[in-house]
Amino acid sequence: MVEVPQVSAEQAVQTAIEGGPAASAQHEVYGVARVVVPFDGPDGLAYRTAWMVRTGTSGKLPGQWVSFVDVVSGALFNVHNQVRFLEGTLSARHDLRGPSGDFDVSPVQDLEVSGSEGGTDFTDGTGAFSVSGSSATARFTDGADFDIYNEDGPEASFTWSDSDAIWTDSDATQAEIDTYVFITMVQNWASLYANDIGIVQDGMTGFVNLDSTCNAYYDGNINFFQAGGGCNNTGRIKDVVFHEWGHGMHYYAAGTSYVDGSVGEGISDVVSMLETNDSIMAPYFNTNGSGIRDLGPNQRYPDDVINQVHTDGLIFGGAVWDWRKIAEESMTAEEAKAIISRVVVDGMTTNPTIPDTYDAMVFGDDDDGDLSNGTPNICDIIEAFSLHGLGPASMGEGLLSLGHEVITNQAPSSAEYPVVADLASVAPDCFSVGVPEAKVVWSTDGGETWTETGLDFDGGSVTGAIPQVPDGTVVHYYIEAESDSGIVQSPVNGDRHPFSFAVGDFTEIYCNDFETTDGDWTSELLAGENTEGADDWQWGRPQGLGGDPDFAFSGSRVWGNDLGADNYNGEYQNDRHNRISSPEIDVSGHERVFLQYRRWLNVEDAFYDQGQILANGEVIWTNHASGRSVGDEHTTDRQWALHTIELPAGIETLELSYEIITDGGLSMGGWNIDDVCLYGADAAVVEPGDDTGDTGDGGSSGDRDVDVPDPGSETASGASDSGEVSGCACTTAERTPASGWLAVLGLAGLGLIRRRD
Ligand SMILES: [Ca+2]
Ligand SMILES: [Ca+2]
Ligand SMILES: [Ca+2]
Ligand SMILES: [Ca+2]
Ligand SMILES: [Zn+2]
Repeated sequence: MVEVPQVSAEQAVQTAIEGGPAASAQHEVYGVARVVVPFDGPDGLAYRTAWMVRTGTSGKLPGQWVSFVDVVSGALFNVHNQVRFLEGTLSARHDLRGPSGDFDVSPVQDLEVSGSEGGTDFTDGTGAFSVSGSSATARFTDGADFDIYNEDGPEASFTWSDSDAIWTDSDATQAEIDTYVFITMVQNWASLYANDIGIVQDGMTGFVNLDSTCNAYYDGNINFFQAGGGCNNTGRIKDVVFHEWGHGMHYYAAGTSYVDGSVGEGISDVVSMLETNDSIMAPYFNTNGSGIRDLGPNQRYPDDVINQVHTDGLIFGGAVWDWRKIAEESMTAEEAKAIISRVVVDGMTTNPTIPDTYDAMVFGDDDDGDLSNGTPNICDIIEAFSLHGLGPASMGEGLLSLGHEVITNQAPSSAEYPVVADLASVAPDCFSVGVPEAKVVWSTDGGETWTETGLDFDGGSVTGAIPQVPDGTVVHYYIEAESDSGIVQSPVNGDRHPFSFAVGDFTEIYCNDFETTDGDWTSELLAGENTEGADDWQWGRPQGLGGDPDFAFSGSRVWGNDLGADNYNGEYQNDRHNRISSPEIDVSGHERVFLQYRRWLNVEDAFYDQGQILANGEVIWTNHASGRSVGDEHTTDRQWALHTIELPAGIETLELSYEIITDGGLSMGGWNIDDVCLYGADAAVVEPGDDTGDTGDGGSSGDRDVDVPDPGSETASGASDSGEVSGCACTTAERTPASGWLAVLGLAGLGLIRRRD
């Protein structure tokens, strides 16, 4: 008999799909046919007529489906999948952290796997896959987010037929395996803490085994060099892969290609350190097992800036390392990692330079859009960054601040010269001042010898006095306070560029506050390419860039190098020599003449850059020099210092000049000068052999040997000096003194006031 179909072919297809095991998948219908199907009935072999529906699916429920629907009842009575499956996990054997000989096996995630019978699948986070066929193949060039290319041979390809396969260097270079596995590890970190940064969605392409050695770089892709030259293959080093990816994250976070290179190296090291929790960067970078950098030592801004991005990056990287160690004292390592990861990523969106990194971290840490009420981890951040010269505690090495209004010139009749400074915690809500010891350290010989005088602390201020010194003396001094909360000086690095004042009766010869006019001072470029801003002497208001102040000392105008307005950045240029000079000033009729002015100078260690003062073209002062090629003892004024220099004797008409001579690297804010004055004085009247000088009661204590025969006479000072004062008789004005103010004052005879020891 022939049964009359009660169910249409279209209805049968619908029933086959909806009633089958892959109902949720998209089916491609290959065909429908009416067939007679034999089956075992109660009375022996029987037949029923059915629609045979053939469909195909892919994706998560792949199959080649054959379904049978009874033509009369419409029932789906048999479904089978003609495709065989290979299901399992794909893992890889990779270097644990570098080519140390220690290996680990980790999932190969987010990689496309092709089945031998067509169709593909991407491995998940555990490496799990399912494809059709009896074997499967994968290539590192087929990642969902990452593709890794071998630049030294064919791309890796791995075919396997076991459910759970482990990819080894039999089917790839180890660098391809390692780079792929490590980059997916950093992506897993990023998906937790940097998911808003586009790099997480965009993925990245890597090239390994490049034909060079001992380096790796990011150029939009990540690139790793072969082994050789004493270095291992950089594609096999986890820290390096994390680091290079970190460069990409930095660019994405900042949203610009104009990022600070030092911060870039720092944040890249931090991305690696957050994974390894180790201050050493890239162990086994070198074949002897050593790494390339250490975040442990306290590199400080700005003294340790050497204009090499990897080294300079340690200032920020080291601060984050210290933050992690401090945070781990009050929380678990995982909690610390989570907080710091989130904050450093968010902080990078402000695209900071090194000195801005503290602000960037506070911005990243803020949880309520209000920085004025603090941020959850600000105390830890302040403490950690203070170790690196960053943040509010950057005045000293610790958590103290010292605010001091400088001592101005003193009358000869004054019995002592009061010293007052405000000593405070930079973060009173976090740290107390502790029990400080404070002192003023002062010199009457231009800084060759120093005397310490204790100061009292009354809970907010340190107070005391420098005892009386002879009339005609220039006193250099700085203040220092120390407690368990740290050590701080005013000015910072006080003995490099101390404050100074003079004692005596003075006649004002010349003073200019540069308010109503520029004083007819004129500038010129003496050496270096004459580009815009090469001669960067500007008259106006400094803008607070490059270490400059953002206010004049008097009124609203100063003279300075690159004041930072418009398209200027506040910093002097490299490889330049420029100078500003006063008009001729009559300074005749005085036995001694002193220059005194307000200085806000930021200049690299004079081993490299010189900020100089000249009298009639002869150098009378140069910024501090370390005398060593490390060159990290910069002059870094943080306030308007009073600077006092006695001019060489015998000048009647003075052309006063300030100049800057720079090398090819590391630029800073340069000169800012205001209230430039010249004072005349008669020679101090000092009784020869009187060890208290002409100072009366309360004057010089007996620890100094005052011997000033005739300060105005070079012959006399040279003769009596007997070579005791370095830079005195043996120094000519033509020679640039290593420590300018010291030598200059020696030349003028003031260096003869000596401590016996
Ligand atoms: Ca807040
Ligand atoms: Ca002024
Ligand atoms: Ca320089
Ligand atoms: Ca400047
Ligand atoms: Zn780098």
